[in-house]
Amino acid sequence: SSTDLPEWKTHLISLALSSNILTFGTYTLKSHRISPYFVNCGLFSKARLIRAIASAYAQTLHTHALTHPTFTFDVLFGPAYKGIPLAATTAEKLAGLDEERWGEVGYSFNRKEVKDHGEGGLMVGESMKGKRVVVIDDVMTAGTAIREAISIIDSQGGKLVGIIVAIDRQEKMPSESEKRGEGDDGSVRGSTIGEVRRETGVPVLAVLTLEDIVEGMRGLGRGEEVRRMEEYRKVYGATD
Ligand code: OMP
Repeated sequence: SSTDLPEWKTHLISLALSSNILTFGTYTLKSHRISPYFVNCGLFSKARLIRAIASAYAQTLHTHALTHPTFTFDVLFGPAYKGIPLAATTAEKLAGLDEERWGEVGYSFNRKEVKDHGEGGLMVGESMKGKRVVVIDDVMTAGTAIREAISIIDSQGGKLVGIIVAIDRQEKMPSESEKRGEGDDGSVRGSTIGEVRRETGVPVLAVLTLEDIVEGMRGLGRGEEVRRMEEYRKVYGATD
């Protein structure tokens, strides 16, 4: 093949393209950046698609655990709403990979509206209190969503030990002027993933990075999309 990407990554990118999970156009991101591509993980909404992404998350966690023997966790936390099916289906896939190792892993998610009757509370599923917790989320751009998830874990008395996302867009942290919606000030800043790693001291894993997507699209002969992603990467891209 014309790319060095592992076969499973090429396959996942093709699947994302054919199901419109990965699309090209002009998109305004949460960070106010204008992007030529967008990944909508809410569209892993067919049996074969959720199976594919859950398997990829589980395999990425399992491989990291094999190469880092101290990496263990008790609870997968999937922030509402999009993290909810991801946590549940990935937990199921982990048990399928190695039931002995992962069979007791729990999953949990928060409510967006706090319930004041019945069992009440903010959380559903396995308790995080005193537990080793991994956050599972969809896409990381500026890290806002991940920071919210981390503060929920703190408030529940959990111990954050890792973060996994489907897509690391490999962007730099937004500047103060971007946060005010006034555009980039051109300052040199580190990557979101690097900053989150430094702040938390835990591994931040990604099933796919922007680099993988660019490589995959190149392998598929999609030159125009590759060119637009490279342009975007010149402005907002960062590595560690
Ligand atoms: P940050 O919170 O800036 O890291 O952006 C991540 C969130 O933005 C995700 O949880 C999504 O809600 C959304 N998003 C996507 O879903 N796909 C993308 O390709 C880009 C974004 C985004 O707005 O940056």
